[in-house]
Amino acid sequence: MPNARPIKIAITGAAGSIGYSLIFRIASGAMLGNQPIALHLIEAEVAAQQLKGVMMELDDCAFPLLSDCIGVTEVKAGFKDVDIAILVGAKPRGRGMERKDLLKDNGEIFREQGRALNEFASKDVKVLVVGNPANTNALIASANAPDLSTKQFSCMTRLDHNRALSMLAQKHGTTPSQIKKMIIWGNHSVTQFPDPLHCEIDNAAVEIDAAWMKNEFIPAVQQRGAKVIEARGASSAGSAANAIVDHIHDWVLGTAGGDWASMGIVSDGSYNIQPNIVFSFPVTTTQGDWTIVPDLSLNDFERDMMALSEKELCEERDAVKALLA
Ligand code: NAX
Repeated sequence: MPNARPIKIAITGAAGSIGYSLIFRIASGAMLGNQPIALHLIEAEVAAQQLKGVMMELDDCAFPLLSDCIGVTEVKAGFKDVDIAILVGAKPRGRGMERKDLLKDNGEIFREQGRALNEFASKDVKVLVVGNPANTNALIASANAPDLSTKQFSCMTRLDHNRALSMLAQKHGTTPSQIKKMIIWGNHSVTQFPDPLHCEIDNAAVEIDAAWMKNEFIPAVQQRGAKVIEARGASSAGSAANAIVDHIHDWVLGTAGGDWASMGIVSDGSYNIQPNIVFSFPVTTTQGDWTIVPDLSLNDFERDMMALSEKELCEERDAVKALLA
């Protein structure tokens, strides 16, 4: 039974590449099903004109579930009473720009957005950070929203999760829908650890070829974004939008059939990962709430891989210390 009140969804960077692949799918019902929604589209001043064009196209779709749509360049109106905030807009890494410069410039955007969400959004808002460096941007947003729970903030590793599912399916001559319990641990960066060791195909444990996993599968998932850029001349947009749809769908409507999702969330110390970094864990979700999958037995290889990504995230956190309060 759909909620009669439209669910309000804010999307930053709405006129960018991912935004353009995302908005029409959300408005069509792909994310929340037969549920009226209202869109709050937020853009930087420089893209305000493009946003007008996107909104014209949305009108031209006459989507039955889209009850309202506003386009703004400031977050006060953009985040007003929103139930879901999808933070895509960020500065791209420019030529000669170091990772630490990107961290700082984008960190400032997410500090402002965290503060604004705290002040203007629904007290139950669910926040997904997509703009890179996504994990640490999510940490910054959460740290600047003291009235919201850290559980309300997440970052996206679902694209990595879906990439890993497809690659494992191809290796085993099956389809991604037959596979459950994939995990992405850690950072949405090249240190991420795509872990197929708990996967099931048709509900049965999978025999993983260890050499293939170490030498082909893990590097291929880690490097997939760069390969897409190499081939397409632009970064992933359609698949990133699809992963956003999957992430929010599962968070709001629940993971089904005993499957897990991967979400970057503020660590609570589970699996001995340092608290106060945003680390991707396997989760199950029900009634809008996620729980880290407990009690997995991990081998030394898994622990070493997780530690590498944890170390990188601690360094990122330390580099933005000034933005965390
Ligand atoms: P684009 O450059 O095409 O679009 C970004 C849009 O954000 C632009 O229209 C820009 O005007 C807007 N923007 C910038 N600052 C803003 C602000 N403060 N408020 C509102 N809007 C703002 O980039 P796109 O390809 O859409 O990628 C967006 C972000 O997603 C990038 O940071 C990218 O690195 C990140 N990605 C994250 C992924 C993930 O899995 N977590 C995968 C895909 C993608 O690489």
